[in-house]
Amino acid sequence: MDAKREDLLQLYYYLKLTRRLEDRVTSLYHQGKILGGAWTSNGTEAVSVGFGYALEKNDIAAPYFRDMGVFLIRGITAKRIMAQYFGKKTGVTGGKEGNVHIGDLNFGVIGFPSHLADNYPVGTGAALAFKIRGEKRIAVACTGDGGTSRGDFHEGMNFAAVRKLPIVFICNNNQYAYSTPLQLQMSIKNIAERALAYGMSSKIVDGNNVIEVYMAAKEAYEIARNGGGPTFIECKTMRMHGHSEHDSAKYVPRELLDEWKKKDPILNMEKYLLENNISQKAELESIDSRVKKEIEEAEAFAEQSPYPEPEDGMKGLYATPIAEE
Ligand SMILES: Cc1ncc(C[n+]2csc(CCOP(=O)(O)OP(=O)(O)O)c2C)c(N)n1
Repeated sequence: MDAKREDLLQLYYYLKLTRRLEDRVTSLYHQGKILGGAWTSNGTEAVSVGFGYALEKNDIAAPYFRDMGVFLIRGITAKRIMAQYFGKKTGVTGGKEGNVHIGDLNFGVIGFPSHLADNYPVGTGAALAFKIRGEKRIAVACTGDGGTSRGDFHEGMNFAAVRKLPIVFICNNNQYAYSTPLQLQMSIKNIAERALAYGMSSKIVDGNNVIEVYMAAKEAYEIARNGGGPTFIECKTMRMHGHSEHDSAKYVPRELLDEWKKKDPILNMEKYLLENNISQKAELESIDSRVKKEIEEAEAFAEQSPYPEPEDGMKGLYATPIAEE
């Protein structure tokens, strides 16, 4: 299975869009312009872009807070996301929530529950519904390495494996859960070994290689879609910023960051596209210019948008049923 040139360029575009959007959010956070904190996926963008891009239109994603690529790919625009950070009425939650606990079922994205790994059983529930209804749709859920040490992880994985549900579980193994390094939260070498305990297939991929993540996700989605049950995909990567922008991450050894910096997912992809003659510098630059413009427009939109009215706080608290197609 090979990725088409058009798909490779789209993967590159989304990597850039994710990076530039979150970099801008980081600057705005330090200028005190956005409300709340700023959690970014810096250095790990290939994970969310890879598994997000492999989805089909009717599939469902249960992303976590480092999955900006998924939000963008599914159609939650940079404008709405930027307005979310500004706490504006035009943001994804209409100004109710600070930052990344977002989702929009109109785009097949389940709102992220704050409790880590809870989106595993939530995604599993969606997959159960697809199976009961006989629909050829799949769900994908993602969590960090720390999330896999929680009981909710166990419940979601076990139930999905027992019922052979159409779901794929992604783990963004970025080496740290806040300040806790991997070796202090588990005594196994690869998180993928956890899947074995549930009788579930697993795969380990280079989480800084977007094509590898995309291909592995696509293959696992097809297995799930065709009744083959769930797969767990461990994406090995590195969180290059602090847990959030308030955290200087002094506890991460400098040498570790230097080592991973050389494996940056965007540089990786640029190198691949150029060395294999899939694209040229001018084309990549024009994609980047398009991304820069999109981010500038998103920021202007967010700044100009109104704040919500106090009474808006009482609206949208309960789910509104979505019309059956
Ligand atoms: C059940 C629960 N405990 C604690 C938190 C607070 N918290 C938010 S993110 C985080 C670290 C998560 O680490 P990991 O799962 O490895 O994801 P990463 O942040 O590294 O992407 C913690 C402790 C939470 N959201 N939910």
